[in-house]
Amino acid sequence: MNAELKPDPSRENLDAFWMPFTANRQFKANPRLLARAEGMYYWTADGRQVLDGVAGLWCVNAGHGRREISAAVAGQLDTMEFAPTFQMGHPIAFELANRLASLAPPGLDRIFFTNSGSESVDTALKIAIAYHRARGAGQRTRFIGREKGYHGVGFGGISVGGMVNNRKIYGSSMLPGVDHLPHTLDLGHNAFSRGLPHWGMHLANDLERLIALHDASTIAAVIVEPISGSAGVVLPPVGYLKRLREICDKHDILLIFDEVITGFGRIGKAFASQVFDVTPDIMTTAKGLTNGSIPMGAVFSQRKIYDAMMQGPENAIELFHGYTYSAHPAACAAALATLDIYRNEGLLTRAATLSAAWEDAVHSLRGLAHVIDIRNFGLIGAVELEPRAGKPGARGYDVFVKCFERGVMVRQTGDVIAMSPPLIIEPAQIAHLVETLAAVIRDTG
Ligand code: PXG
Repeated sequence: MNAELKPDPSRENLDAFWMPFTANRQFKANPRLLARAEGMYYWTADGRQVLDGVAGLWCVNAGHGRREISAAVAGQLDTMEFAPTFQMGHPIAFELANRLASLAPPGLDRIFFTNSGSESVDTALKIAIAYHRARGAGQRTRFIGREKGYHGVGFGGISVGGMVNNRKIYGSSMLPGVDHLPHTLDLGHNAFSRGLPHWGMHLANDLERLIALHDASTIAAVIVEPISGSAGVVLPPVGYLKRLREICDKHDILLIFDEVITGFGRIGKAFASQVFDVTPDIMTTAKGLTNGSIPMGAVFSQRKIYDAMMQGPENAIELFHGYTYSAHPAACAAALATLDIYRNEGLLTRAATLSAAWEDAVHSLRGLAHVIDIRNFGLIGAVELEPRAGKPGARGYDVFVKCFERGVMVRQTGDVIAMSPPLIIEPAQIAHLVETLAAVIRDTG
């Protein structure tokens, strides 16, 4: 079956790779191997074409095989494959930071580079603590996250995140002093909402309760995803994010938006904060920044944060933090080429153009057996299936695998099927994606 792959991945050849977030034994017994990609499609190792319904893993926003990006990366590797950014610099790192600052929500024009979403989150948390300390509020060290939140896999990210598996396994090793807001997923009130749910804004008021409990003077920042992806797509109720912003302002608490999946056009503008008209103090990004081609993340901070840190002796390192590969030249080249594509093809706003048709398509699944909720916003869609009795996730997994066998790649989290296609998707491909999913749901008990 996998004859085109070299070396031939026989069962034992699959053993050495300890796969991330994967049921390794189940996968290796029945592997799904991707070998090539172009435009909206992957091809499997045995030559089958698969429509990419998830932009790889929410990152290939401009579609696959973009030669502009590979050429820019190849050119950069030939010119200078690496240059340090500790006490040294290279021009395209500054060029990229300036380009990003010009795309950013108002004031978020100081950019720190990382290699992933997880690193972006841990960087943002460290910036928040260091900022408060620099302004004489060193006792502000607590963070408020949210149930069901996903902020990557670093110890900071899993601490502010609200994934039960992380809390079960690593709970005693997490950052101290973190509390959580309630999540906003409520099928009783909001099932089958189109776009943002209208019920639930009041859940933001729980922040006042946590502030009363811990005292504002101990809290550094609140961190939330404007739209949660990994938890199975959880949308903010209308007015919810604005309310969080008001409460943070009132108590001098920083608001961090984790835009790792919502950034770079996923919901119709460059960033979710621009769509929702709520500006955070810090914004974390990764994924779509380089169209998934080279690992890179970026943390955007308000200028007031950067300025507050620029003190002490001139020779002092103001933020004691950084990665060998912060602003790696190949990643910078990839990001610049990606931003050119987004601009030249209008991709950062294309989700807004497609979202009404996308919403209709996704909601056409309503009424199929086992479908208990459908959620959508921008070019994000999720279908929640009723779990099989005593077997949570089994139905979702079966649907995911059957979709793949029928030539469509979706993403499964428990019994939620999530979709977040490349922003270049055409209406006929939306129809194919959703019709395949419908057929599979019909055929899955
Ligand atoms: N924050 C958010 C909001 C994310 O969605 C991360 C941080 C971590 O990024 P890295 O680059 O360290 O993985 C993420 C990652 C899914 C899925 O299908 C989502 C992510 C990763 C893998 C799968 O829901 N998001």
